[in-house]
Amino acid sequence: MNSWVRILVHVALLFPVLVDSAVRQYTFDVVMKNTTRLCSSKPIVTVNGQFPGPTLYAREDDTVLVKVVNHVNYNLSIHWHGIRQLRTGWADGPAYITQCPIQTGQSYVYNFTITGQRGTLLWHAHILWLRSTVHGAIVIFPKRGVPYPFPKPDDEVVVVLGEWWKSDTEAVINEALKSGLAPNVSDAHTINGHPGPISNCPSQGGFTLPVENGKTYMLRLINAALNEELFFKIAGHELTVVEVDATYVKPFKTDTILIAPGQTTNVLVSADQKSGIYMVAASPFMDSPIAVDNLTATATLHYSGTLANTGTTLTTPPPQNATPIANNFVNSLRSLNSKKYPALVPQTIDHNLFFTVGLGINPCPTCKAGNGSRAVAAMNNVTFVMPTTALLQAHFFNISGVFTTDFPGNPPHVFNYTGTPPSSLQTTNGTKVFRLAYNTTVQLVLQDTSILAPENHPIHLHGFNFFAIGRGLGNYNPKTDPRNFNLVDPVERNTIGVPAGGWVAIRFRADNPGVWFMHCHLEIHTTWGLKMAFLVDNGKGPNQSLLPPPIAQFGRPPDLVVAVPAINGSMVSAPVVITQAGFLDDNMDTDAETVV
Ligand SMILES: [Cu+2]
Repeated sequence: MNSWVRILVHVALLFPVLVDSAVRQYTFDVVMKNTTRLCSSKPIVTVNGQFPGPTLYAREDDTVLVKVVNHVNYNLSIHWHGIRQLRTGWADGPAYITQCPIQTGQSYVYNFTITGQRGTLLWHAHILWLRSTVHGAIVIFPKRGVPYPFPKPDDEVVVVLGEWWKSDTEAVINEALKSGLAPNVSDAHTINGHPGPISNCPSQGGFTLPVENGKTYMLRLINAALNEELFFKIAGHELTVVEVDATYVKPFKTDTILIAPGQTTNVLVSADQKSGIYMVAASPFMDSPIAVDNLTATATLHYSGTLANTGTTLTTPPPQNATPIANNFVNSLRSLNSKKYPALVPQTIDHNLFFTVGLGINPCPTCKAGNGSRAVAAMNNVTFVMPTTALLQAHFFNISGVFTTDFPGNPPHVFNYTGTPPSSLQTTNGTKVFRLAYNTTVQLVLQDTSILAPENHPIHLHGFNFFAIGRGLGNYNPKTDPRNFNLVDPVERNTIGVPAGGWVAIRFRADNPGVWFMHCHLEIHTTWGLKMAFLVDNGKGPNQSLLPPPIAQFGRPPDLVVAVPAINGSMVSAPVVITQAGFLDDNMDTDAETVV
């Protein structure tokens, strides 16, 4: 080797921090773990034996390789919720949409680059109800040297909200599907895995967040619950919202956060009260006559120097049906829309779509408890039927017979969506996708229906962020409602609550080729069929095509590769960093990581 080149190589090895992006390798071992909550124990599916699972740390522009090794008796896959997955749909994770699930004893390497995103997201299992315990945080730091667009907090804490069932969650949903009726609600909510003391198990502790007077903390809130939207508040402390779904928002103060399953919210909280212990509460939001788990999960904010016999300052959670508090929070969300972080709202639209979201009733001769019928859910009256070949594989390899491209762009029957339901509540079954040409723009109105009951549906779109440009109660009016659309600074996110008996309008640009799932993030509604997919064709230009599937898809060993194809087709020359899952050094400095 030329000696100058050799010296340059040595310099590069000595100063890996000078390279802006890294390749971060994680290993997720999916294992059973016996776990005790609510004074009762059961084996649960976990990643690396942890509940919640390990936090995945990365920086904007990093390439992430996660080797998921399945040691349990369920086939499973993992979804990196909110990661754009530009051209890397093979790493998105929903089972039978972008991949076949990983079988027992097998592994799969998720390989994706984080582009144009920074903030908090979550990862979770995307099959059956396994995400009840198989979930964790994704923390994306800004590029090295790029500050937050708000005062830097003194410390940061991941706060994962969840739900806990004493029974096995697969048994809960299987029982429900057999009967045709709704499943049992959870037995408790959790904050970082713990419900806090409750009346029939007062001895169990809750999560404690130690704080120091005068310091400011950023809480990275995640709702990983299966079926419930949650309020979150801290006694005596205001919260400043700065980011949702890994996009910055115009900061605003509130005492109560509303967060739906699949959503994330970063808030700043200042330890500006007198020393003591303050209650943190997560409680359900449900403004329809539908059963929910009404227990409040509690944790505590614990000031340093607090005397041992100090009582806890309590807070009262909002009423379960506090629609005004929910609306007030949702209506306060605006994109930051700064010069550095503009809101790129599509100003013209190529596709004007209108999807109803809601429930239905279909015949089920074996459903005895349901009197021969069962609850289902649908979009535009289509109850999605899961294929046995992944849609993305069928698309890429031109396998026919797996899906059809006739998902309706409008409801097949027009009725008073939020008024008296139609005489037939039956849906049609199908594996239908809606096809979009590359880079076309979409406006999609999601309209709740009152069939069975109006209900808030948190709809999640894979592969894209969208802008929430409008929202209202009752039926969407295409003549008058667009006048009130916000096309300047609407909030940008990946999961949006369609209000009970109302609608939301979203816009996005189809700039990511592949097959992208869209579904309700209430797991019971997804199970019942409230899901569909967009198929986005390749563009004609360079870097506008879906990349080929990983080698592992062809049955070769899925070993970690050190050099991975970059988006532009060249090889990544960034250092490979083995980051211990769940470990955080404040500044993600390389001295906290093993550079190989
Ligand atoms: Cu739903």
